[in-house]
Amino acid sequence: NLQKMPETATFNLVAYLKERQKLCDTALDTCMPVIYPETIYESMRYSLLAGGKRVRPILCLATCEMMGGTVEMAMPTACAVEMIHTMSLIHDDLPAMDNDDYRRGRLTNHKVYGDDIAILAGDGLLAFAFELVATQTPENVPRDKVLQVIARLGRALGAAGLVGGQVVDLESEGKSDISLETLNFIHNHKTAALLEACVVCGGILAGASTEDVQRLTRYSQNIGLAFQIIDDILDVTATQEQLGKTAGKDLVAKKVTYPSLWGIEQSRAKAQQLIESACAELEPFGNLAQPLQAIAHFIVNRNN
Ligand code: GRG
Repeated sequence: NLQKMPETATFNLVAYLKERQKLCDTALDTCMPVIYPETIYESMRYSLLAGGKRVRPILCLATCEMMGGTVEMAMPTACAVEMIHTMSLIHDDLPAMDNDDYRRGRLTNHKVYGDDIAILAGDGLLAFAFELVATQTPENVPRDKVLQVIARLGRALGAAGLVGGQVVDLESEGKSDISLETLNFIHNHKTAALLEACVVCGGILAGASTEDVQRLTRYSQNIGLAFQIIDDILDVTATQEQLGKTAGKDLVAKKVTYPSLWGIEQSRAKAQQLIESACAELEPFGNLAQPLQAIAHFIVNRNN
């Protein structure tokens, strides 16, 4: 009884995102019940069910459907990417990394459960993500596709992806002279790699051709970079709101970001341009591409 993807010209993104967010929240909630030892499950659930936007799982489901697959085929992978994303946030917030007290509007995992349990909650989420894809992907998806998805996810989050991006980010800390090349490396690995895996894995599960996978790759790389540029802009504008405009400007100068290199207006134009290129890649899919095109526009127009 899942709503079929709309094929008409009118597409209500807000209703679509709300419906998909609910679907993902329910799947995440039911796939990980609290059992003994309760502390670790409670800690994992605390961060997993903390109300993120669910951009990554929704991208995975939407791509699978666009390529002719079903929501059921992609749901274990969709849950897995949200678990991987959540574990990266838990570890990123630790005192040894960014040392943040708040995330998604509430105390960070280690502030509630302690550093030891927070590290283990991240590890537990990461391991469970792979178990879920391997054991819960329905039988109508060929096993070699499941294997390809597992390989892509591993690559996206290891030293060739998230972890590598985080390392260069840590090494760049406090430096005000990092190059555009380094900045691009950080974001291509920290943010774009996982977004790309979400989209491409959704396509692979539905049996997308090599050519279609290449299109999906270009779409996701463009939205990945746009996502990060907007993230940087939102950081600047939030800081300006907090501290008043002049203090905000001082802060922009201290850390190398896209707005600090290009200014806010040019950064926004660049993000807009990337979204146009992303959407153009999906033209061959006609109306079926509406959700992915709308999500791309949502990424540049969002305010959190
Ligand atoms: C993956 C093994 C492993 C370790 C983690 C800590 C680390 C290595 C990587 C850090 C990755 C990181 C924090 C990337 C930032 C990604 C980003 C843009 C987060 C914001 O995502 P949103 O806006 O957040 O989708 P919500 O809360 O809506 O989900």
